[in-house]
Amino acid sequence: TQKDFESAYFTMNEDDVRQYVLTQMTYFDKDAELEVNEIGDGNLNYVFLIKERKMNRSLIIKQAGPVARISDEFVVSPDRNRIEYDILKLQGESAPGLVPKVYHYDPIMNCMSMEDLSDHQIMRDALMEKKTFPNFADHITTFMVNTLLNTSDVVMNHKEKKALVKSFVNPDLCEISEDLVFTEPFYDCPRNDVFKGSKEVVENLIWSDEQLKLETAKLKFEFMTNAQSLIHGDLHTGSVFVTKDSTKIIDPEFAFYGPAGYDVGNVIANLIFAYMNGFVTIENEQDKKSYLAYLSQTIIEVVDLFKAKFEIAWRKADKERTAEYSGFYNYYMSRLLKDTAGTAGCELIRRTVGIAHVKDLTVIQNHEQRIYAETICLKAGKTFILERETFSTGEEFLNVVTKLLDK
Ligand code: SR1
Ligand code: MG
Repeated sequence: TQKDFESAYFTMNEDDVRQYVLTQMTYFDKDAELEVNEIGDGNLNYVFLIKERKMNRSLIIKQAGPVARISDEFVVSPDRNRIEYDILKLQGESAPGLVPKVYHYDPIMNCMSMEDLSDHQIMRDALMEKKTFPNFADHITTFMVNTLLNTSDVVMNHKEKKALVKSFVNPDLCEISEDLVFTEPFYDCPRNDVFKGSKEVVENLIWSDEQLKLETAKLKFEFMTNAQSLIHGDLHTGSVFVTKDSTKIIDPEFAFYGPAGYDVGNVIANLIFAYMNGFVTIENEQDKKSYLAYLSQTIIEVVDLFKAKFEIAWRKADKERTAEYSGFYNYYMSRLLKDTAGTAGCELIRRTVGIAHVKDLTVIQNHEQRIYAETICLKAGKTFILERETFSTGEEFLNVVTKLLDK
């Protein structure tokens, strides 16, 4: 039966997507034979890979459902698809080659089409296979510097910036982060999902620490009120596609105007998850040493290259007059790094305690090793939050983890 894609929104299955692509788009010939597979493995959306063998062409359709894929407890506006499409276009201009190409957005079906990146691999999976990506730090720091500085009041016309703030108001997805990142992991919330063996550590280290709770409240209010940059909002290693030479940042549906350090902190924390996975799962000492050396260097470079590139871009930019005042750059960067450390801390704790876990930890089969890896993440998370004023170099970020490890 012919579906009506033009009057009312419904969530599509693979057959609907085939019909949709053939009738609503001109990407393939009208009589093309299409193979459609739903390949999404994220927490929110449906992702369809469409392949046409004769001409060897392919396409991705991403559709937002009315509730999150992970649980219908999360009612999330499908308008996030518009946000994702618009920001991918903006990021494509600011950071060419570092995001997928987008082709069209459909406000009725709440879906968009984009470039198929099947030749890439999700970075979290690749890291769990102990693959290394020497260009990643360079690419991700270019992406972050360009997207974060270019959308800030430092360089943008303030009225144009405010128009962007308005267009990227993203209440449902912000609410998810406010709850899942800053609130629920820090008390015994029924929605948390604590590994049985780690429960006691969580109670002692996290839930009973009143100072830690106070600091997370400050970070939550920073997240909700500091409209500094148009941030990606969910920049973990599952939001990055990689090959040896290429990096593509995907899934910016959590984007909104928030603290720039939120993106940098998420990258750091997720590299630390990969580090802890490698630390407990690699048996051969030489392999372990070289893989952890790669990750250590990447963590250091993400911070240090970010700072270096940000400063160069800042100096070159045509800026808001007051941003030129002596001392303002140092103030701005130290606040950004403080948010980076605070966010890294919250991400390390929330992915261990909260509802949305990371595979880096959950795949660890040996219970003692998993408890060990989770405990390091919790302790490092606490240090990042409580001592967030003190970080200024990549080495200092890395040291938080390495100091905690059994030698
Ligand atoms: C209900 S969504 C859970 C998590 O998945 C996304 O990737 C975000 O990280 C969110 O916190
Ligand atoms: Mg995602």
